[in-house]
Amino acid sequence: MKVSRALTIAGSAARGGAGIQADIKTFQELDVFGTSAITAIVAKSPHTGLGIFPQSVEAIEAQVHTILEDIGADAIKTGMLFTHEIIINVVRWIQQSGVKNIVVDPVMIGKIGSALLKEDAMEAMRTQLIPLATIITPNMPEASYLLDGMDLNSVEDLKVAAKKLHELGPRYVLVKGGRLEGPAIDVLFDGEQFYLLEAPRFDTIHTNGAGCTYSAAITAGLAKGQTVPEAVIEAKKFISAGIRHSFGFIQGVGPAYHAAYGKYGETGVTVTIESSEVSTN
Ligand code: PXL
Repeated sequence: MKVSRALTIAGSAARGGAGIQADIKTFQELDVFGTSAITAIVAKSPHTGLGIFPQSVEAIEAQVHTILEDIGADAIKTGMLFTHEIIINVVRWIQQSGVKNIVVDPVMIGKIGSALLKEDAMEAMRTQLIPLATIITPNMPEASYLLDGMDLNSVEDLKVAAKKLHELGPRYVLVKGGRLEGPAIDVLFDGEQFYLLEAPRFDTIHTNGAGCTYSAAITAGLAKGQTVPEAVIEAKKFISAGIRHSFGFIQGVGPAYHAAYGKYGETGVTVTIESSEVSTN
């Protein structure tokens, strides 16, 4: 039996909805064997106030090395990398691995406001890691940070941002419009065409880990051999169902429900393709 494999290099989110926990749950739901190299242990919550505990480069390297030697990977996803030093090493390991499907989720700030990337790490993310990516998946604040504070207020702005981010060198850019009003519209750009992915907006605060889950679902699709647009469209269905059926536990922002797509099916995602000539300038 052949099972596809995905490696996530990311933080452990103790609350279970984001980070590697979200990634592994998502890989499992999509029938991909998940492995993880933990960059930092995140216990942070507004209620407990507890912290972030970065792991040494040596500890992260040991995990990546064992995974690649013993299991291998059909796709690699990066999430919370936290420091400049971790980023430059991750770049090296990705290059040495020869793995072709690389999903970079440029995690910077958690939904509850935790700083998940140090300021001096931004440049290495922009100039060293992002150029290696098959796809990057910034949300609006992350796209704005990567573009020196560009204001993003509309789908047209997301398209301009996607085009500018594409110039950093990734093959595809997905800018997620979760913070706009109206339907949940994301813009995928391949250098020539825009794919506008639209799902209904569900009225919930419980979206912890939605970004991690979305990019993990993309990673799972790529690991299974889907094209990037195929993987992104299925991932949008996966996260949209997850947000529709999300819930809270005792305190704070609850998770997207990772089992929702498998359990209840999709919620209706539409895709519109536009040439980049028509839509910008
Ligand atoms: O959702 C962003 C995120 C990524 N990675 C880790 C996190 C969070 C948010 O809580 O804890 C480890």
